[in-house]
Amino acid sequence: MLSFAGKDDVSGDDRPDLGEQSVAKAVYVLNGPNLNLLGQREPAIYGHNTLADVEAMCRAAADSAGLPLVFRQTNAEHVMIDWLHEARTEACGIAINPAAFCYHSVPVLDALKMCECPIIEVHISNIHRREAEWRANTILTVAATGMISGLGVHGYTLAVQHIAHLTQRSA
Ligand code: DHK
Repeated sequence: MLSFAGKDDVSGDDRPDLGEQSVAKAVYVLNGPNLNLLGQREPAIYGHNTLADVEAMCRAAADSAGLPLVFRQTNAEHVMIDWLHEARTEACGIAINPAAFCYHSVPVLDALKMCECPIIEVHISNIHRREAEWRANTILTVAATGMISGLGVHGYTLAVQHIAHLTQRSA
């Protein structure tokens, strides 16, 4: 929570007097490459829900915790990095499905390491139970608080709920 001082403030702060206003930081749910095609993309692995369905699930979980939600998807690594830089100051927690960025992106890893809020890495499929061993070798988990893999799109809801749990505990 960011809170600004009320009218009795004697700190010399010359920002406008906003009374007891406070602004809740948002849960950031960030999605990497190819997830825009969720629902059409290999449904036997990723299921039939679209990314819009996933956003609705995340929004319901954030709403019931009283937290704002930022939900985005990109196929571009530099865009993901810019969003993580933004999240450093704006997010109370990050749920990230990095998709294939998790196998090679040192810049995404370094950006995650700069975020001090809780980070949940989400994978829809069980990456330890896929067609090839390399699928399990995410390089990003070392920067994450925890990881959810193989619970389908429900993993996103659980990630948002867990971030809400940690946020309410530290408030
Ligand atoms: C999504 C991807 O796009 C893949 O590159 C990963 C992950 C698995 C998922 O399960 O959500 O291997």
